[in-house]
Amino acid sequence: MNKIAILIPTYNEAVSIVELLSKLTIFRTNSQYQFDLVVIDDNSPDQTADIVENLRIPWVHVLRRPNKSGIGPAYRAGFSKVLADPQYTHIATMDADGSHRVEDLPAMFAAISSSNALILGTRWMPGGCVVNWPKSRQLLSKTGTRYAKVALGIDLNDLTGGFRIYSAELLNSLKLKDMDATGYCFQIEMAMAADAAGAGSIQVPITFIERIAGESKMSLGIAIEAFGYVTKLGIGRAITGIYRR
Ligand SMILES: Nc1nc2c(ncn2[C@@H]2O[C@H](COP(=O)(O)OP(=O)(O)O)[C@@H](O)[C@H]2O)c(=O)[nH]1
Ligand SMILES: [Mg+2]
Repeated sequence: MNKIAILIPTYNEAVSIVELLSKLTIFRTNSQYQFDLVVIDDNSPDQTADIVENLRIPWVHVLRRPNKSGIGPAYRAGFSKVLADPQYTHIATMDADGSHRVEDLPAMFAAISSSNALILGTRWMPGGCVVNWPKSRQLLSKTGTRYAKVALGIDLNDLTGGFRIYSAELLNSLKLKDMDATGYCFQIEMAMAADAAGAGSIQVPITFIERIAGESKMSLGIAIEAFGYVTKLGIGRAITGIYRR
């Protein structure tokens, strides 16, 4: 039987995470899937971590980090926590702000197989869509994915999306300690590492809904970091033909 650890990075998500936890609780009660949750919080000033802990939900854990250092380091800390626990066969990742819908989890979970394929919630494919996202963000996301696709030679439609499932075996085979992407290029770095490891992939169409509460942490700095990072990875991949197997 598969057991999934869902990792959710948070920074000032007090309102959104409570809403998400209540939806996940309902889903979990009626679900055939077994999963636990790890909220990875970067010392949010709005007390996100305390609020989650005070709910005392036995299957929800909080990983506290000292300060805001981007989703890359947060996720890598989360990976190392759950990979140390052999009960977890799969690790899912999702945002706290409701953009990744609990309603899409059954299709994501149903894509789990005995292979190590990366399961990628995908906005930009038939059946997938975005709701209430400004045109500028849509353009940035589509352009970013298109650029990364060409630069890295990876045929996936949503390289920047963070709604994913990795097998523990796949994550254990990757050199996570050597990875250093900070912002959203972390997602690209992980997709590329999985591709280089020959894991294969399964794209699942998802509906991405722009957050209602709280603020996006997306910034120009993060976009520039991603552009520079993809260019660097692309050149490295072109030279070596392979990446961090
Ligand atoms: N722990 C942690 N979580 C973060 C950080 N930056 C963003 N997040 C979380 O990552 C997820 C995606 O961020 P969000 O701001 O919604 O990005 P957007 O959807 O691209 O606008 C949310 O759950 C955020 O709270 C960070 O520096 N540390
Ligand atoms: Mg968001």
